[in-house]
Amino acid sequence: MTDFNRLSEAVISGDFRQAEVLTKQMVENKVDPLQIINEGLIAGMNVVAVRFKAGDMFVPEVMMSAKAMSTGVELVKPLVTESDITSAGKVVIGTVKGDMHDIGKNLVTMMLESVGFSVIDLGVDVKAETFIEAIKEHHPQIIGISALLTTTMLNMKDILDILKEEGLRDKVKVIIGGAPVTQEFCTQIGADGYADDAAEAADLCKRLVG
Ligand code: B12
Repeated sequence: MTDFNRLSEAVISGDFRQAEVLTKQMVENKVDPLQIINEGLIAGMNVVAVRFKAGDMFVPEVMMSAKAMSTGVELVKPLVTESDITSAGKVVIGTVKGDMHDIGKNLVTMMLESVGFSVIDLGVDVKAETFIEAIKEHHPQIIGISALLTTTMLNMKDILDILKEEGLRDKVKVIIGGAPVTQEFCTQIGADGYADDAAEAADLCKRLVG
């Protein structure tokens, strides 16, 4: 079993102490931080996703897996965001109203910071009005909205509508993502971009501000 497999197993079994020990070891051994995330932590979470869907894992167990994943990500984060590049732009990000999922959003935040964006993270269950207030306060070039539920992804449209009402739609680019979100949905609601994963999200933001 490779170290990546062991780390994945720690995430799958929700053993956050083991995830911490293994991640620390890999960091000390100078393993590429992005590989730790992708081949260890996310690989584990992908298995969790399949088992949850199949009814082989339940919410409390998935929460333990999420905790193990976050424990690892927190340890690796400083290494990925260490770059002292001047700000590439400002992004306000949040998970849409009604939705508590934040693992993907946090990864996108981390990746954006690592390529030099300053990111204001509004957290989860973010109301459209809160996005509007944040735009007025921080003047970002981009807002990023995450949704993991087919029900809550519909709330993304509300944010676009309110942006129009407030006369802010042409002041800010809107990007969306999360497992149920597609390019088709993005086009349908009139958002400016969609990305499938955190690395693509960073490329997308660079394109939008470039
Ligand atoms: C972990 C998890 C949970 C955890 C969340 C912990 C946390 N802190 O986030 C807990 C246990 C709390 C949870 C709760 C629930 N969950 Co849940 N959960 C998951 C699970 C297994 C994994 C999600 C995840 O973190 N994936 C890993 C990350 C890395 O991937 P990601 O989020 O997709 O993000 C990537 C991309 O999408 C993209 N991205 C993400 N956001 C953004 C934003 C932008 C701007 C961009 C550009 C890109 C981008 O980049 C990310 C990184 O690569 C999914 C299964 C799945 N297939 O997604 C179900 C899933 C999303 N959950 C589901 C459900 C039903 C629920 C509950 C309703 C369960 C319940 N009965 O209580 C509640 C809802 C609570 C709420 N109101 O939000 C369903 C949704 C079904 C549907 N059709 O809507 C899923 C699909 C499982 C299933 N198949 O049934 N869940």
